[in-house]
Amino acid sequence: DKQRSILIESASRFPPPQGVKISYGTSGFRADASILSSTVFRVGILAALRSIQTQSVIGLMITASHNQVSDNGIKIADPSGGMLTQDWEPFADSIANAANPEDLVLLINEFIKKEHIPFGGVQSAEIFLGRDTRPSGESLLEAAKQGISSIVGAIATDMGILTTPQLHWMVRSKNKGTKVFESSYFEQLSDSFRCLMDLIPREDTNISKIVESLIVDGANGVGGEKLEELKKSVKSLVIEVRNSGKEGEGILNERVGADFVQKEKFAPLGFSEDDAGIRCASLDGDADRLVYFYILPNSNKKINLVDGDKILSLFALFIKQQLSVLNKEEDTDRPIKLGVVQTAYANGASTDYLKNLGLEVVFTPTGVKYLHEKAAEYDIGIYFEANGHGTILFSEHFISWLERRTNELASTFEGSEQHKAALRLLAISSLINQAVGDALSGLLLVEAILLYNGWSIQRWNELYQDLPSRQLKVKVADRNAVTTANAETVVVKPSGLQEAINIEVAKFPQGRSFIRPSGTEDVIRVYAEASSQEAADNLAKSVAEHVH
Ligand code: 16G
Ligand code: ZN
Repeated sequence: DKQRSILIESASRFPPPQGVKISYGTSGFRADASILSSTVFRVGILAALRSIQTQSVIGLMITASHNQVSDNGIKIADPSGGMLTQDWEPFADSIANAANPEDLVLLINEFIKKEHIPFGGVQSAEIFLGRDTRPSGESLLEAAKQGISSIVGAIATDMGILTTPQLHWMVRSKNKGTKVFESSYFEQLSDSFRCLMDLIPREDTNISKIVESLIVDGANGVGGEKLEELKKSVKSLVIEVRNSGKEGEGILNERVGADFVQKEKFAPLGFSEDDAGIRCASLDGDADRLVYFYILPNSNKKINLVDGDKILSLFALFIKQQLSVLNKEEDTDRPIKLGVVQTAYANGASTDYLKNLGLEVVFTPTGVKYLHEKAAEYDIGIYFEANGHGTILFSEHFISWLERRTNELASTFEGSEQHKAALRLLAISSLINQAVGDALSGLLLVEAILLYNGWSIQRWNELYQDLPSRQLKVKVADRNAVTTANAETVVVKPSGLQEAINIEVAKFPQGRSFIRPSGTEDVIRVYAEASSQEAADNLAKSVAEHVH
């Protein structure tokens, strides 16, 4: 039939690379850009099918995040703005690796049957496309468009160069029936930020003390460019953007960006000793990760890292405080469920801190899809990876309760502390991206809370003291030989390895270590923490030796 011949014809223009098996990793496909056209083309087809299945708009983001500039990748946003549902991942894997157009069509037909996709009648599908600033983005965008248009009735809407969280936000908004322009994204962020500013107690004189400038490392990517834009509408902050991605400033992710800063614990290019002590932040290549840091004086640009765990702790503390004001002398119909989600990479000191606040802390494997899913079980679920990816989810049920409550308070106790706490929580729910971790919205919330508390970055960093830690990676023939359980804290296969790790860990006070196969690189990652840096280094090293 017609559909079949269109597919065969267009697929033959995107032959898969020879002898490479490409796999859907932690958050999509990622590889050297030169071998990705066929994958991106095929993901275009998948997105169209997903859109037909869900009768909603689907997003495709062309980015390789913090990877080097010659890499690229593709991530899929589901109707809610979250990551592609996990039951479709095996299909993504199999169509990406189909050897020829005929096999591809066969797989598609099988899948349509299996998933009962209403295919072949009068059908429509819409896919939003976004890409970061990588030079390979343009031709991969074209491949995605061709994949989409090879499904009858499917249309692609190019949203331009965006951060990953902007694209996810647009997909979510579109499917909720609200505005989707980039300007509406900036407006929502700056309006809710301003609302939080207006709710800061005026008599507080501390505020002026920390209204010093913030310096942001944009990783020479899309985030820097977008922050320059956002800056214009948040006049109360003084933000200097470096590594903003402008011509000649430097190379994407090369010794810059959140991933570099977090892993190396070292200032990015473009920063110097002159910046010592100043509040600095770093975004990753697609601006879905955020870390803060400050440079230590006379240290050769060593830094104190204020990572995702500490951002999480700042958010959790503030929200808990607002909730307790809101609930004062109130017998709400049911207690509000506030939960915190971390991974095994969370510094042990952060977990202790959060538990001491009386919060419920749960763990999932690495990867936003797992954390996000877990956080969605709460009224307010806060999740963060140590690497700076995270957000705060508000359940719809809780939001409507909060809106009702705010209205009641407005008519009975207008301007009361309770009323203000309710308004703050509402402002946070619209400031912080509900679809996925977002460095720009996260940054505005951090700044708002620091201003509210009158805190410097140093004061914030003192919430707790990180345990020294070390990360190593070990190149192996087959990373899938290692399998884990209990949120990656226990090795299941190969047998005997966990026992060997236990023996090493027992040698170190406050020792903790785990290994896991990377979802984005062909390596096994090793994490260790202990009471001193030397001990953490040694523990990581001895565990790594068991992996070889
Ligand atoms: C991806 C994940 C990130 C995770 C990282 C782990 C998303 C959007 N991103 O970047 O959350 O921390 O992979 O990488 O899920 P690894 O498996 O190589 O350690
Ligand atoms: Zn990223």
